[in-house]
Amino acid sequence: MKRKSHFRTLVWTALSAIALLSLTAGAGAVQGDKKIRLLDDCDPATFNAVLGDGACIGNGHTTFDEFIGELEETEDAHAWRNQPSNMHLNVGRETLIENRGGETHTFTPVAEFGGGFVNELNGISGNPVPAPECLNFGSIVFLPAGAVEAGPTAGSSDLPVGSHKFQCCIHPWMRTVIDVADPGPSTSAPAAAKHDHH
Ligand SMILES: [Cu+2]
Repeated sequence: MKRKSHFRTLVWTALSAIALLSLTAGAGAVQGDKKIRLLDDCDPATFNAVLGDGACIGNGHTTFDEFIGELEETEDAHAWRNQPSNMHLNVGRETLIENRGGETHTFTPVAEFGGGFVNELNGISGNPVPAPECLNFGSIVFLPAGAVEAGPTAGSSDLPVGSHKFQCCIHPWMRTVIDVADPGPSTSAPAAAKHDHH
């Protein structure tokens, strides 16, 4: 009898551990990573005719002439954009950068928004002065079409509390501002909540 109950205890402990593990996993999944999508709409035939084979893949519909025309008219090619352009993250939140477009993009941290390293696009998009970070080729991370990469985690040294600017160093109007919320006095908040029960 004693042995049997011991066995039951073991089984129960194991089940509890599994339940606890899945609970923990569930809590993580609820938070998830925050996705930032880099979008464009390049038409492969016309883009590759100008920029070379492989510059644009996929099934975008904006011709190269339409792309340049829109830039000249509005200093923006709207289908080339980061989604979202603004986000607020709590400390600990992870990010995921997805290039959903047909061209290569970058998601480069900059102190201030500026131009990229393509002079022609800087000029017609109204960003004549390159952001220095975009001229530092050694540290620019290129995301080819279809690339999915882990981005910085909120609260880490790559993305500390505060406001941070990211831009594409090819298409400098593709921008995202990430604000990492200051956790502030929240570490003492549970203690304060406990006092309420006394
Ligand atoms: Cu880009």
